[in-house]
Amino acid sequence: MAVLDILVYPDPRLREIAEPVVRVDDNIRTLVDDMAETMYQAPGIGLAAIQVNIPKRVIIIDLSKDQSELQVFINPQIVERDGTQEIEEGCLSVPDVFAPVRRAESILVRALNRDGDRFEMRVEGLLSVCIQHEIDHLDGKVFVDYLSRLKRERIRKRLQKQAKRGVHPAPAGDAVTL
Ligand code: GNR
Ligand code: NI
Repeated sequence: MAVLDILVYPDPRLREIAEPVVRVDDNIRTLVDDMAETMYQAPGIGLAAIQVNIPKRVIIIDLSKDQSELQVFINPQIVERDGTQEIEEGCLSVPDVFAPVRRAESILVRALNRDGDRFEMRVEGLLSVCIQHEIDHLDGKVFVDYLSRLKRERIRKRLQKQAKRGVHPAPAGDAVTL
């Protein structure tokens, strides 16, 4: 197991389109384990492989309080979407920024599990938001893309300045006003 480095916006590698997983093998399962360790220590409730510079279509989510409910989605696809909801989102690749994003309320997602078996799940609420946020990462999108250009530019400048100063994403730092 290993904690991996998380890419920080505006790193261009976050814009890559991740490739489908061809075979769910032990390499993929090791990646999932390393991603879980990385997500838990961050801490975050979701992580896409592209965020740790592995451009493959693998995402993980754990909404439990005690890190006991890891959910793995390989090659995830949203096959139905319904309604809208708006919640404050954050992203491990955009440290200390939180902003509301409008997304589908309920989705039907199809994916492979860590054994390579296909499953479908209808989800709503935070889990639905999280899956949409993570699938966006696989398509090279980051939640700040939904904000105004002015806000996005402020965020980009601040994070670039921090990167130059060698500031690493503070663990659970204070939210910053956009
Ligand atoms: O930890 C995370 N929290 C979160 C909160 C609201 C909506 C989405 C998320 S996902 C985020 C972790 C992350 O960056 N995943 O890509
Ligand atoms: Ni994210």
